[in-house]
Amino acid sequence: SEANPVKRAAKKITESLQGDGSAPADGIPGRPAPEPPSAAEPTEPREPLPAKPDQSGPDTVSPTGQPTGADQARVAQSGSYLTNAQGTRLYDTDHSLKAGPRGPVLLQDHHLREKVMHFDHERIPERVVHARGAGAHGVFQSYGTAASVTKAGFLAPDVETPVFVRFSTVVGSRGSADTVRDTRGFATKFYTSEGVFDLVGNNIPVFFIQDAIKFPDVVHAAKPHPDREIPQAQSAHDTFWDFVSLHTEATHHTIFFMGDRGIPRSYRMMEGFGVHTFRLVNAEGGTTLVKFHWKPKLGVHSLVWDEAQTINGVDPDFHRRDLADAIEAGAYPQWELGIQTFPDTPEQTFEGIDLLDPTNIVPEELAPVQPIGLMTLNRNPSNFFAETEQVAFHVGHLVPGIDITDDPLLAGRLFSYLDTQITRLGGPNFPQLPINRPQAPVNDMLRDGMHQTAVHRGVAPYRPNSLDGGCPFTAGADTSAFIEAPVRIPEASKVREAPESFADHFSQPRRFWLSMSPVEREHIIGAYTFELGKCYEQAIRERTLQVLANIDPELCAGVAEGLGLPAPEPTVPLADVAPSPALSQIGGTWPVDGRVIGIVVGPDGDLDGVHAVREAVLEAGMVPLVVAPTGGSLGSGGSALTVQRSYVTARSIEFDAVLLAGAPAVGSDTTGARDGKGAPLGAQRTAADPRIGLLLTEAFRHGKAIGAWAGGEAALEAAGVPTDAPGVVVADSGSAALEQLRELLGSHRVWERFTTGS
Ligand code: HDE
Repeated sequence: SEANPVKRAAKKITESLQGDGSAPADGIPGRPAPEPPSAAEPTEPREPLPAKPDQSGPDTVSPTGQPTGADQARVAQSGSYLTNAQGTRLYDTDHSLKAGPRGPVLLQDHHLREKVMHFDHERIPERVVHARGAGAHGVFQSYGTAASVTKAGFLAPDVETPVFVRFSTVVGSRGSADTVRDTRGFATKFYTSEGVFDLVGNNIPVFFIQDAIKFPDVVHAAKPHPDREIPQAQSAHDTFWDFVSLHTEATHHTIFFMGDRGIPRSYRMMEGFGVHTFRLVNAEGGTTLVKFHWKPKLGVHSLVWDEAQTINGVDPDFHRRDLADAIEAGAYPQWELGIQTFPDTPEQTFEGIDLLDPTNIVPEELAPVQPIGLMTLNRNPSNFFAETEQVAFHVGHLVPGIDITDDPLLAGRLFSYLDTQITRLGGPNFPQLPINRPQAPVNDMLRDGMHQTAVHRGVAPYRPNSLDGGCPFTAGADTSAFIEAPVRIPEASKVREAPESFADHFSQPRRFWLSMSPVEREHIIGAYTFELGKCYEQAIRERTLQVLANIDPELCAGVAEGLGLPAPEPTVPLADVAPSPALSQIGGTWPVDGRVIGIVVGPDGDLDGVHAVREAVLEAGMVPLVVAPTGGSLGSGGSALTVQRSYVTARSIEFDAVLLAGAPAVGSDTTGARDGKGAPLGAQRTAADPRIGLLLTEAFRHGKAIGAWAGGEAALEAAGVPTDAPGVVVADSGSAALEQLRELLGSHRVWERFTTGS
């Protein structure tokens, strides 16, 4: 055989490519023959996929995200033969080309170079804000109730429009944890028949700043400190509080996310807001000012801070997982889209509230939210990068019937969202990416540029032309977007200043505070105390206390006490504002769809009862998770029960409520801790396993409903959880306990357990 190793390798390759170029049946010389293909694997090369028509809609896959049937061909790596990017077949992708098996790697290895080059460039820059997100596909069904105020085709009666939604945190990097205290993004792309409309909103109805020129400032202050790049995805640090205590127009947004909305229980349980005032235009040219609201069918619910912090370690993907699991399970999350409407008067104010100031809300009690359609998210993305990462939202993606106002924050966003895609997606052709393609015919005269994938025909991408028959023609004003409502601009001089009406920074935050229930107020005080407690600079704490004094003395005193500082007097008169009860999250009852019930079973637990409870939980549209001392299954034969969480993997934060089916295992300390004499604590058997004790005390402290039957109350007693406390149920059977738990879950938590009560 050939002595020269390079020649030997080349010979192998030549030998391997025989006849029609297909791999030889007996494999590569010197290697074992390949295994015969299993029935499930393709044995014949498939036809290449047909070319995708330019600007067609986003790809579709089955509701579970798994391609099926004919769609199987969409699984990129299921074709019969591996090729390189040029379609040339490869016989080996596991070994570099070397001069002998132990010799140096050869530069002439074309496949190695291409494979590693592509890998080297797999990442694109993360979003400068909102880097961490999760997306889902769905459909928007219009009620038609907005048809009198807008000519937007997708808001006409009974029109269904595909949508893609991306939820996000704002401050953290792409790999940061989900349940940090932060505002959440809620961005929706409507693929309407008249072009794409993006509603790029947040879960908080107001913003930090009134003018886009301050955006780099607020973001630089909130991001990690530039010297050490810490802390990640947190507002609890000096630069953030330095900025917001000096820049008091941020006060309203800040108190919102110090409130429970800063730590949502789930993306499925968040409201969404367009924040700015928009202008709708109807078929007659009449205009109406509006604010957009998304109302979740499941209600607005939050974590408690202690729970949120634990989740960040135990399951940093908590929100991402929750959304994907719910959709996978068929518990499709739904939101109603609603509008508050205001007459389009020259002043653009409503009841004295400046509608162009994005730090203001208009209380729902003054302008009710009128439902105009229903959104259902029913399909998970099939490729995170292609869809969730590459989706590009833009507040300027508007359709006929929806127009902007002169909100100065909105004006800056109109520039920023296009501009940022140039860096993030590498050029101006990002609308051609599948997830961004409109589902309306595109006939633009935009040409060339980085990553151009369209092969435009014709010779005259200009107007007027005669060479391409004068095409394309412009549409009439009745079917076009960007028809500016002829709003009168009062005579003015160029200035760099804000209007006088933007100067009140405290009365709206005061309204928010006064609208909260006692337990929500306690959470807000706790949040400010925590965040300021993490600051190093005394001056920043003191300055923030002054801001709080201008909102409310009780708030200021509570935080001052926690910080061990004196509470200052207000420097402005406290505004006499009426509360807006719609801002409170507590007090109603909501559906329990998708709630997670942990069912803890010991070795001698009531297995039949657990079977029945599992069924009942599923029937109620909730998710049962069976927790047992070890993995595997409980019982045997047809009645065996699969264990989903062992005592090692179960943690209370995963459950909305806990059921104890009999006494859990007698346990021992499993932390590896030792007693004073060096003996392992694990040797001392305790009345109930300490991990279950922790699970129960956490669930109790976090206000979660707990039920027990068949002796399960022994574990409660061992954990020091009073069986007569509110929301703790001891029943005769599993189904009786579940019935009561379900009732309790309707109000999300057992609020009476929190210190102030409510
Ligand atoms: Fe954004 N914002 N923003 N923002 N924003 C971005 O666009 C910006 C603002 C919001 O899931 C960026 O594509 C400026 C308000 C969401 O892809 C960037 C200003 C609201 C998302 C940008 C604001 C938002 C973004 C970063 C002040 C709520 C995530 C990547 C004038 C109404 C969208 C990108 C997604 C993302 C700029 C203020 C919501 C840099 C300059 C107010 C939900 O363009």
